[in-house]
Amino acid sequence: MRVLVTNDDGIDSEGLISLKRAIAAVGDVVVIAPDHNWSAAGHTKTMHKPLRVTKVTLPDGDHGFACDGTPSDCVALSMLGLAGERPSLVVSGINKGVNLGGDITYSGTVAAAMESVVNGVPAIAVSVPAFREWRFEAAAEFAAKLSRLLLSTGFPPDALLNVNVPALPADEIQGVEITRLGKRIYRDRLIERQDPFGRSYYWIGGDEPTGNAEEGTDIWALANNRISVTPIHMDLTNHPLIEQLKGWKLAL
Ligand SMILES: [Mn+2]
Repeated sequence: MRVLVTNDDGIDSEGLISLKRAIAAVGDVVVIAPDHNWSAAGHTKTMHKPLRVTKVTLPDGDHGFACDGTPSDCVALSMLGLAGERPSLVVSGINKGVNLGGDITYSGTVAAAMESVVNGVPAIAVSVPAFREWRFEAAAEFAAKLSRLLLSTGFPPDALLNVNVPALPADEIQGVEITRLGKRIYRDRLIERQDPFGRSYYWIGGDEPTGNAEEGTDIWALANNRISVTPIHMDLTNHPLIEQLKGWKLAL
């Protein structure tokens, strides 16, 4: 079985290499990843410039492909036959920083998994919390276990699993929770500066987001040192509102 390993932190990220090493025990791995960091790039498609792909040597001596497009471009290229056979599974990560609640709409890590689902191929997105010292071992091991399960048990082609793993040694992780998306609280702040020509420019700055750690959510699982697995589908329809809107009897 062919498995595409990609990420949004870029081909040089240690998280990608840890993931690739672990997934190599599951199937025939191909690595196609962006040539630089695209964190928070969301689900994008490059349409107005060509995409360049370079064969590169990874730190473990194997070959991979670096692409100057987005994470979702990397997945699209793979689905369209770049680097041979179409993958049966896409695993994206291991991202440096959690992807919880509404983060998934910003996340390039999750967007890569979404692009896979758009192509009818199941996917896993894997992230670990930002920490002074990055820890990928437990996340890589769990991603490999989950990949093996997905490939052997069959999985809906329209679903992805968003996985967040605490930055702890495996024996300190307090289990695995199947969760729903929680509510992130963003604390963005507008930062205005002046360029050398006296014109204003802006940063969207501020503190790290917090979140509502309601039981059963991904935020709650991580707050309790547990691995969070959230099943995600691409249907963003607000189903309860359909009936309410019908009641409005809208007409032109
Ligand atoms: Mn990232």
